[in-house]
Amino acid sequence: MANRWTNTFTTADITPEPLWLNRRQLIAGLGAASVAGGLAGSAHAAGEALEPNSFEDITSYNNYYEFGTGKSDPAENAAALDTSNWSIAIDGLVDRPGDYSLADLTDGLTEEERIYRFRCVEAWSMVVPWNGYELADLLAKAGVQAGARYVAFETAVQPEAMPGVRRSVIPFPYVEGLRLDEAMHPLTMMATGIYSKPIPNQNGAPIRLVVPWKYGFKSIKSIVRITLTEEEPPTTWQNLNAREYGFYANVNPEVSHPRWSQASERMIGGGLFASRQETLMFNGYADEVAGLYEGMDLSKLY
Ligand SMILES: Nc1nc2c(c(=O)[nH]1)N[C@H]1C(S)=C(S)[C@@H](COP(=O)(O)O)O[C@H]1N2
Ligand SMILES: [Mo]
Repeated sequence: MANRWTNTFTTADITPEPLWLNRRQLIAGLGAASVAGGLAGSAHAAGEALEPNSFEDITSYNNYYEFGTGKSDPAENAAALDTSNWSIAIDGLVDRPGDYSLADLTDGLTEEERIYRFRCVEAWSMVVPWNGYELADLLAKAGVQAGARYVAFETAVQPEAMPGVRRSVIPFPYVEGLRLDEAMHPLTMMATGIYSKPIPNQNGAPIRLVVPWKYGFKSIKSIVRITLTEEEPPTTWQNLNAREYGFYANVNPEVSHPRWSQASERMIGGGLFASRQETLMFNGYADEVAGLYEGMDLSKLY
Protein backbone atom coordinates (compact mmCIF):
# COMPACT_ATOMS: atom_id res chain seq x y z
CA MET A 1 0.00 0.00 0.00
CA ALA A 2 2.92 2.33 0.63
CA ASN A 3 3.51 2.79 -3.07
CA ARG A 4 0.08 4.33 -3.41
CA TRP A 5 1.64 7.58 -2.29
CA THR A 6 3.72 7.77 -5.41
CA ASN A 7 0.60 7.68 -7.55
CA THR A 8 -1.93 10.37 -8.19
CA PHE A 9 -4.50 10.04 -5.48
CA THR A 10 -8.18 10.64 -5.78
CA THR A 11 -10.53 10.83 -2.84
CA ALA A 12 -12.38 7.83 -4.23
CA ASP A 13 -9.27 5.82 -3.32
CA ILE A 14 -9.37 6.75 0.33
CA THR A 15 -11.64 3.94 1.44
CA PRO A 16 -12.38 0.87 -0.60
CA GLU A 17 -16.10 0.77 -1.18
CA PRO A 18 -16.68 -2.68 0.38
CA LEU A 19 -15.53 -1.30 3.73
CA TRP A 20 -18.26 1.29 3.53
CA LEU A 21 -20.87 -1.21 2.49
CA ASN A 22 -20.15 -3.30 5.60
CA ARG A 23 -21.07 -0.45 7.87
CA ARG A 24 -24.82 -0.30 7.42
CA GLN A 25 -25.63 -0.84 11.09
CA LEU A 26 -23.22 1.86 12.20
CA ILE A 27 -24.47 4.57 9.90
CA ALA A 28 -27.72 5.49 11.55
CA GLY A 29 -30.03 7.41 9.29
CA LEU A 30 -27.82 7.29 6.21
CA GLY A 31 -27.70 4.74 3.43
CA ALA A 32 -24.23 3.27 3.05
CA ALA A 33 -24.19 4.25 -0.61
CA SER A 34 -24.89 7.87 0.16
CA VAL A 35 -22.11 7.95 2.73
CA ALA A 36 -19.67 6.46 0.23
CA GLY A 37 -20.81 8.96 -2.37
CA GLY A 38 -20.66 11.79 0.12
CA LEU A 39 -17.08 11.11 1.14
CA ALA A 40 -15.94 10.92 -2.45
CA GLY A 41 -17.82 14.13 -3.16
CA SER A 42 -16.48 16.24 -0.33
CA ALA A 43 -13.13 17.17 -1.81
CA HIS A 44 -14.81 17.90 -5.12
CA ALA A 45 -17.12 20.25 -3.31
CA ALA A 46 -14.02 21.90 -1.92
CA GLY A 47 -12.87 22.34 -5.51
CA GLU A 48 -9.55 20.53 -5.35
CA ALA A 49 -7.87 17.20 -4.86
CA LEU A 50 -6.29 16.87 -1.45
CA GLU A 51 -2.52 17.18 -1.77
CA PRO A 52 -0.98 15.92 1.47
CA ASN A 53 1.65 17.93 3.30
CA SER A 54 5.13 16.44 3.50
CA PHE A 55 5.99 13.98 6.28
CA GLU A 56 8.45 16.61 7.51
CA ASP A 57 5.77 19.32 7.78
CA ILE A 58 3.36 17.02 9.59
CA THR A 59 5.91 15.79 12.11
CA SER A 60 7.83 18.96 12.92
CA TYR A 61 5.03 21.51 13.50
CA ASN A 62 2.92 20.11 16.32
CA ASN A 63 0.72 20.92 19.27
CA TYR A 64 1.30 18.47 22.12
CA TYR A 65 1.47 20.52 25.30
CA GLU A 66 2.66 17.58 27.40
CA PHE A 67 5.95 18.07 25.54
CA GLY A 68 5.97 21.87 25.61
CA THR A 69 4.00 24.71 24.09
CA GLY A 70 6.33 25.55 21.18
CA LYS A 71 5.54 24.09 17.76
CA SER A 72 8.93 22.32 17.60
CA ASP A 73 8.94 21.17 21.25
CA PRO A 74 7.01 17.93 20.61
CA ALA A 75 9.39 16.82 17.86
CA GLU A 76 12.36 17.63 20.10
CA ASN A 77 11.04 16.02 23.30
CA ALA A 78 8.59 13.26 22.42
CA ALA A 79 11.19 10.56 21.74
CA ALA A 80 11.07 9.96 25.51
CA LEU A 81 7.41 8.87 25.41
CA ASP A 82 7.22 5.18 26.35
CA THR A 83 4.79 3.55 23.95
CA SER A 84 5.73 -0.05 24.78
CA ASN A 85 3.00 -2.45 26.00
CA TRP A 86 0.37 0.21 25.37
CA SER A 87 -3.16 -0.50 26.43
CA ILE A 88 -6.36 1.48 26.46
CA ALA A 89 -8.74 1.10 29.39
CA ILE A 90 -12.28 1.05 28.03
CA ASP A 91 -14.88 1.52 30.72
CA GLY A 92 -18.18 3.11 31.61
CA LEU A 93 -21.29 2.03 29.71
CA VAL A 94 -19.79 -0.92 27.83
CA ASP A 95 -20.55 -4.64 27.91
CA ARG A 96 -16.89 -5.70 28.13
CA PRO A 97 -14.89 -3.18 30.18
CA GLY A 98 -11.17 -3.80 30.53
CA ASP A 99 -7.66 -3.04 29.35
CA TYR A 100 -7.34 -3.55 25.62
CA SER A 101 -3.94 -3.90 23.99
CA LEU A 102 -3.48 -2.38 20.54
CA ALA A 103 -3.55 -5.90 19.14
CA ASP A 104 -6.88 -6.61 20.90
CA LEU A 105 -8.34 -3.40 19.53
CA THR A 106 -7.32 -3.89 15.93
CA ASP A 107 -7.68 -7.67 15.73
CA GLY A 108 -9.67 -8.59 12.63
CA LEU A 109 -9.84 -5.01 11.38
CA THR A 110 -8.27 -3.74 8.17
CA GLU A 111 -6.08 -0.68 8.46
CA GLU A 112 -7.34 2.08 6.21
CA GLU A 113 -5.70 5.12 4.64
CA ARG A 114 -7.55 8.42 4.84
CA ILE A 115 -6.36 11.75 3.50
CA TYR A 116 -8.01 14.37 5.69
CA ARG A 117 -7.87 18.11 6.00
CA PHE A 118 -6.67 19.10 9.49
CA ARG A 119 -7.63 22.55 10.79
CA CYS A 120 -6.28 23.90 14.08
CA VAL A 121 -8.30 26.47 16.03
CA GLU A 122 -5.20 28.69 15.72
CA ALA A 123 -6.13 29.15 12.01
CA TRP A 124 -3.49 26.98 10.37
CA SER A 125 -4.12 23.82 8.40
CA MET A 126 -2.51 20.78 6.84
CA VAL A 127 -3.60 17.78 4.80
CA VAL A 128 -2.57 14.53 6.46
CA PRO A 129 -2.56 10.97 5.05
CA TRP A 130 -3.51 9.00 8.15
CA ASN A 131 -3.52 5.24 8.61
CA GLY A 132 -5.85 3.76 11.14
CA TYR A 133 -9.27 2.44 11.99
CA GLU A 134 -12.76 3.75 12.38
CA LEU A 135 -13.41 4.49 16.03
CA ALA A 136 -16.80 2.77 15.72
CA ASP A 137 -15.08 -0.54 15.00
CA LEU A 138 -12.83 -0.23 18.05
CA LEU A 139 -15.76 0.67 20.30
CA ALA A 140 -17.65 -2.36 19.00
CA LYS A 141 -14.97 -4.56 20.60
CA ALA A 142 -16.07 -3.32 24.02
CA GLY A 143 -19.78 -3.30 23.18
CA VAL A 144 -21.43 0.09 23.63
CA GLN A 145 -24.47 -0.08 25.87
CA ALA A 146 -27.82 1.50 25.03
CA GLY A 147 -27.56 4.17 27.72
CA ALA A 148 -24.27 5.61 26.41
CA ARG A 149 -24.55 9.08 24.88
CA TYR A 150 -20.98 10.40 24.96
CA VAL A 151 -17.41 9.12 24.66
CA ALA A 152 -14.66 10.54 26.87
CA PHE A 153 -10.95 10.20 26.04
CA GLU A 154 -7.81 10.63 28.12
CA THR A 155 -4.13 11.03 27.17
CA ALA A 156 -1.24 9.28 28.90
CA VAL A 157 0.62 11.15 31.65
CA GLN A 158 4.32 10.27 31.85
CA PRO A 159 5.92 13.06 33.91
CA GLU A 160 9.47 11.73 33.42
CA ALA A 161 9.03 11.96 29.67
CA MET A 162 6.83 15.05 29.49
CA PRO A 163 8.40 18.42 30.39
CA GLY A 164 5.05 20.18 29.92
CA VAL A 165 3.50 17.92 32.53
CA ARG A 166 6.33 18.59 35.00
CA ARG A 167 5.78 22.34 34.53
CA SER A 168 1.94 21.97 34.55
CA VAL A 169 1.61 24.27 31.53
CA ILE A 170 -2.08 23.27 31.50
CA PRO A 171 -3.89 20.71 33.70
CA PHE A 172 -3.18 17.11 32.73
CA PRO A 173 -4.28 14.52 31.77
CA TYR A 174 -5.50 16.08 28.54
CA VAL A 175 -9.15 15.04 28.16
CA GLU A 176 -11.59 15.25 25.27
CA GLY A 177 -15.04 14.02 24.34
CA LEU A 178 -17.49 13.40 21.53
CA ARG A 179 -21.20 12.82 21.36
CA LEU A 180 -21.78 9.13 20.61
CA ASP A 181 -23.11 9.77 17.10
CA GLU A 182 -20.02 11.88 16.31
CA ALA A 183 -17.81 9.10 17.65
CA MET A 184 -19.65 6.50 15.55
CA HIS A 185 -19.50 8.58 12.35
CA PRO A 186 -17.47 6.79 9.66
CA LEU A 187 -15.15 9.79 9.23
CA THR A 188 -14.04 9.56 12.87
CA MET A 189 -10.89 7.51 13.13
CA MET A 190 -8.21 6.33 15.49
CA ALA A 191 -4.89 6.87 13.75
CA THR A 192 -1.86 4.66 14.25
CA GLY A 193 0.14 5.81 11.22
CA ILE A 194 1.01 8.65 8.87
CA TYR A 195 2.21 8.02 5.31
CA SER A 196 2.04 4.27 6.08
CA LYS A 197 4.69 4.64 8.80
CA PRO A 198 3.94 4.18 12.51
CA ILE A 199 2.63 7.47 13.84
CA PRO A 200 5.51 9.50 15.33
CA ASN A 201 5.39 10.19 19.06
CA GLN A 202 4.94 13.93 18.51
CA ASN A 203 1.77 13.20 16.53
CA GLY A 204 0.24 11.06 19.28
CA ALA A 205 1.77 7.59 19.17
CA PRO A 206 0.77 4.91 19.38
CA ILE A 207 -2.88 5.78 18.81
CA ARG A 208 -4.77 9.07 18.63
CA LEU A 209 -8.18 10.36 17.65
CA VAL A 210 -8.80 12.17 14.34
CA VAL A 211 -12.08 14.06 13.84
CA PRO A 212 -11.57 15.97 10.60
CA TRP A 213 -14.56 18.34 10.78
CA LYS A 214 -13.60 19.68 14.21
CA TYR A 215 -10.80 21.96 15.34
CA GLY A 216 -7.60 20.04 15.93
CA PHE A 217 -7.73 20.21 19.73
CA LYS A 218 -10.55 17.64 19.68
CA SER A 219 -8.14 15.11 18.10
CA ILE A 220 -6.61 13.92 21.35
CA LYS A 221 -3.24 12.12 21.27
CA SER A 222 -1.70 9.03 22.88
CA ILE A 223 -4.99 7.75 24.31
CA VAL A 224 -4.95 5.51 27.41
CA ARG A 225 -8.62 5.60 28.45
CA ILE A 226 -11.98 5.67 26.69
CA THR A 227 -15.10 5.97 28.82
CA LEU A 228 -18.67 5.69 27.57
CA THR A 229 -20.87 8.06 29.55
CA GLU A 230 -24.40 9.31 29.84
CA GLU A 231 -23.38 12.91 30.57
CA GLU A 232 -21.32 15.25 28.38
CA PRO A 233 -17.73 14.83 29.59
CA PRO A 234 -15.43 17.76 30.46
CA THR A 235 -12.77 18.73 27.93
CA THR A 236 -9.37 20.30 28.51
CA TRP A 237 -9.88 23.53 26.57
CA GLN A 238 -13.39 24.10 27.87
CA ASN A 239 -12.06 23.60 31.39
CA LEU A 240 -9.37 26.19 30.71
CA ASN A 241 -11.58 28.77 29.02
CA ALA A 242 -15.23 27.92 28.37
CA ARG A 243 -15.80 31.29 26.71
CA GLU A 244 -13.23 30.57 24.02
CA TYR A 245 -13.59 26.82 23.47
CA GLY A 246 -16.77 24.76 23.28
CA PHE A 247 -17.51 21.08 23.48
CA TYR A 248 -18.50 20.76 19.82
CA ALA A 249 -15.70 22.87 18.28
CA ASN A 250 -16.87 22.22 14.74
CA VAL A 251 -14.85 24.14 12.16
CA ASN A 252 -17.02 27.13 11.24
CA PRO A 253 -15.68 30.07 9.22
CA GLU A 254 -18.66 32.20 10.29
CA VAL A 255 -18.04 32.00 14.02
CA SER A 256 -14.95 33.87 15.13
CA HIS A 257 -12.82 32.85 18.05
CA PRO A 258 -13.20 35.67 20.60
CA ARG A 259 -9.66 36.78 19.74
CA TRP A 260 -9.39 36.10 15.98
CA SER A 261 -11.35 35.35 12.84
CA GLN A 262 -11.84 31.76 11.67
CA ALA A 263 -12.77 32.79 8.11
CA SER A 264 -9.41 31.80 6.63
CA GLU A 265 -6.40 29.65 7.44
CA ARG A 266 -2.65 29.51 6.79
CA MET A 267 -1.52 26.36 5.05
CA ILE A 268 1.54 24.86 6.70
CA GLY A 269 4.33 24.18 4.22
CA GLY A 270 3.16 26.81 1.80
CA GLY A 271 6.27 28.89 2.36
CA LEU A 272 6.72 32.46 3.42
CA PHE A 273 4.58 33.93 0.64
CA ALA A 274 1.83 31.33 0.70
CA SER A 275 -1.56 32.95 0.65
CA ARG A 276 -4.23 32.01 3.10
CA GLN A 277 -7.12 29.88 1.99
CA GLU A 278 -10.75 30.20 2.92
CA THR A 279 -11.89 27.99 5.75
CA LEU A 280 -14.72 25.65 4.81
CA MET A 281 -17.81 24.89 6.89
CA PHE A 282 -17.14 21.69 8.85
CA ASN A 283 -13.65 21.87 7.33
CA GLY A 284 -15.04 20.69 3.98
CA TYR A 285 -17.01 17.74 5.39
CA ALA A 286 -20.45 19.40 5.57
CA ASP A 287 -22.04 16.91 3.16
CA GLU A 288 -21.14 14.11 5.56
CA VAL A 289 -21.68 15.65 8.98
CA ALA A 290 -24.03 18.64 8.82
CA GLY A 291 -26.94 16.26 9.50
CA LEU A 292 -25.51 15.50 12.94
CA TYR A 293 -26.29 19.05 14.01
CA GLU A 294 -29.73 19.53 12.47
CA GLY A 295 -31.89 21.75 14.61
CA MET A 296 -28.93 23.02 16.64
CA ASP A 297 -27.78 26.63 16.54
CA LEU A 298 -24.41 26.35 14.79
CA SER A 299 -23.34 29.79 15.97
CA LYS A 300 -23.36 28.43 19.51
CA LEU A 301 -21.37 25.30 18.69
CA TYR A 302 -17.96 26.89 18.73
N1 LIG B 1 -2.80 15.05 24.48
C1 LIG B 1 -2.84 16.08 23.64
N2 LIG B 1 -3.54 15.97 22.50
C2 LIG B 1 -3.59 17.00 21.62
C3 LIG B 1 -2.96 18.24 21.93
C4 LIG B 1 -2.22 18.32 23.14
O1 LIG B 1 -1.62 19.35 23.48
N3 LIG B 1 -2.17 17.22 23.96
N4 LIG B 1 -3.06 19.30 21.06
C5 LIG B 1 -4.23 19.30 20.15
C6 LIG B 1 -4.13 20.33 19.13
S1 LIG B 1 -4.43 21.92 19.62
C7 LIG B 1 -3.89 20.04 17.83
S2 LIG B 1 -3.96 21.24 16.64
C8 LIG B 1 -3.54 18.68 17.41
C9 LIG B 1 -2.21 18.70 16.67
O2 LIG B 1 -1.96 17.45 16.09
P1 LIG B 1 -0.62 17.24 15.25
O3 LIG B 1 0.52 17.70 16.10
O4 LIG B 1 -0.57 15.81 14.90
O5 LIG B 1 -0.75 18.13 14.02
O6 LIG B 1 -3.43 17.78 18.49
C10 LIG B 1 -4.41 17.93 19.49
N5 LIG B 1 -4.28 16.85 20.46
MO1 LIG C 1 -4.97 23.09 17.69
